[in-house]
Amino acid sequence: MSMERLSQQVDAYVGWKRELIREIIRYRSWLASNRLGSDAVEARLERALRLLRTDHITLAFVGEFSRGKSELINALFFSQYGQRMLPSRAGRTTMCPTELFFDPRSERPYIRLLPIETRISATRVAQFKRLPRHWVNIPLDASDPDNMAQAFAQLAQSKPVPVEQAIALGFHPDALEASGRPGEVLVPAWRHALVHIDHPLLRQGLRILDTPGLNALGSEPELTLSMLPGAQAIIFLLAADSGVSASDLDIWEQHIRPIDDTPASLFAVLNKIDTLWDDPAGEAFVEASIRQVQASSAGQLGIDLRDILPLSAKQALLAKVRGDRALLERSRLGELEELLCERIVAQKERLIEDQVVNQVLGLLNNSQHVLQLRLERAREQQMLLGSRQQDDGQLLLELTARTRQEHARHHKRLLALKTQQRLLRRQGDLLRAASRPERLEQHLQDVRRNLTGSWTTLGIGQAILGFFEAVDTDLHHLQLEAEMANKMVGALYRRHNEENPLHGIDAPRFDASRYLRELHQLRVKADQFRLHPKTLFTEQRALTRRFFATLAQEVIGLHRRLRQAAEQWAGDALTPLLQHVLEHKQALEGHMQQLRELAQRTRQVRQRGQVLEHYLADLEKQLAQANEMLRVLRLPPPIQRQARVVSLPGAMHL
Ligand SMILES: Nc1nc2c(ncn2[C@@H]2O[C@H](COP(=O)(O)OP(=O)(O)O)[C@@H](O)[C@H]2O)c(=O)[nH]1
Ligand SMILES: [Mg+2]
Repeated sequence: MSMERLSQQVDAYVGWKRELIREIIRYRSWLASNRLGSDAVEARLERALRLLRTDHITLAFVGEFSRGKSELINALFFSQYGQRMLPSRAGRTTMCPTELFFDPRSERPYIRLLPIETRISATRVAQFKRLPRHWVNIPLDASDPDNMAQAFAQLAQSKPVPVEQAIALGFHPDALEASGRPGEVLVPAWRHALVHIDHPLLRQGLRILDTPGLNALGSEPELTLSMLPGAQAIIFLLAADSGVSASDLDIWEQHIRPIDDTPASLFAVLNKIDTLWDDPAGEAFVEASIRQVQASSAGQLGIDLRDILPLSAKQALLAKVRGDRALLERSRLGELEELLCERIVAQKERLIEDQVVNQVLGLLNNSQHVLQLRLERAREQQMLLGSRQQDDGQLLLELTARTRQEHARHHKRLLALKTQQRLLRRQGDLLRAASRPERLEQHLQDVRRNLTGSWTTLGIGQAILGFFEAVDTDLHHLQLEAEMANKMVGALYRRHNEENPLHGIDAPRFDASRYLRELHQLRVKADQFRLHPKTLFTEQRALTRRFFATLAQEVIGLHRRLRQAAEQWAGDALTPLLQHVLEHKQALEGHMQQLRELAQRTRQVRQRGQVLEHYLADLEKQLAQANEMLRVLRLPPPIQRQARVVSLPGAMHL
């Protein structure tokens, strides 16, 4: 027994992606053989392929320590080893953020550990990931679970250091555990762990992030500022025997709730329901108490009752190891597995549909239409040949003249579009200017200068506020430029759609508001950090510095993505229109060539008919291929396919 359903779903999802990749590659060579390709189309297909190939799903487990996060991961992913892998015993639990994934570059499984001392440097974990020499590497032997479990015990390792050093490492004095020797305290030995193991789900691109409790969340800004917001789903762990405690609520308010604008799915698990089992008052009473904790927790967190899943990770692991179906049922792990499938995979599917499938479908529809036109013309020609054999010389002349006229029209249109594209490029330059990295660098320098000058609460607060306001003003300015550009593009598409009512194309819009929202969220987090009573201790300078270094990196990253998106948009906005016109023009050229050949090659009607027939057959074959590609691309993604079986067909799929 394993996570069969999630596994099936992920398999189906990966299979679907593979299918999409195959069709896109097929389409690419089809375009080439029909001489319909162009650089712009090629670039878009390349981007779609890259997106499909690098797509990951990250699932983060968050909550106060000892809620059973590691045990839940064990139950979900490690039961096949017959024992727990991630350390999960009272007092001996994972102390550092741990990422589990499949690393295709390494044959042997491994655990890589980043020493806690690396926190002193300004280098972030994300950067250390590219510097293997800083990590302690422990190779794993998958055939020896005992040995593996022993290696995993490292994740729970702590070590004694002088109090001052612990504080310099970003730990809060109140939260430090005495080592037994005066002046010394225990801190986690590792800052971060990377675990590469071969598990079917991880192989498919699933990544798991296990986090320790509040202490680590508070002392590693990267977790809250970048790792958690980057996850597709966050599972918040509570324990049924304690409900929502003050520190649970603290984590929720500080680290999780502010992420709610990202597309991440967020739900809570009420773990350890087995502590409520076997009550002398009977089964109904047990059920009622579980429901009661569930309801009060939902109320406290302000989330839907259905988004809290009661279960027992420990009993689920036990049940899976023993093959005890009844116990597994009672542990209610299956409900979480279902939810994971539906929410996470479905959400990824929607993303791929939006960013890949619809784009490629648009291109393909266009190409198909062009070929259709070629076919119609060839048929028309054939008909004329058949009916009026006498004066086909005259006919050919007529046809050629007509085609030439149309070609000239498309040529003009193409020239006009190219001029418009140049104009748009100028608008794109304005967009680029509004998001120049130098501007951001200036703001960063200002905030750094202000920060070093003032270490009072007020001074820090003002420096940070000023920084966010400056960046915010820049982005608003950029939004205005984007609106101008959108208007321009919109007008061009409107004109095209009026001229080609049967082949309307939606104008691609550039939307900067997403980035403004992201910036706003970072600001909320900065406010929380800055206003939190514990963080502005003078001893906490190291942490404060690290927090703002991380924050700055996030803003820089956001800025870079925004810049790339603006550039990409400005370069691409007219591509569908250009493709439409260019393909028509190319088609007409091909057609004229045919007509010329027809006139030259032979004066004999019969032979001419054969040449045409051959051409027609080829066109039909090419069209059939396009139809097949369209059919495959239009297939709904696996989860929607399943949903369709039960629910009535709602909105038509494209
Ligand atoms: N009774 C009970 N104990 C559990 C359950 N899940 C975890 N625990 C215990 O809770 C403690 C903390 O678990 P752990 O996974 O290390 O928590 P983490 O700090 O959130 O990762 C350990 O002693 C586990 O055995 C459960 O479902 N029921
Ligand atoms: Mg843990």
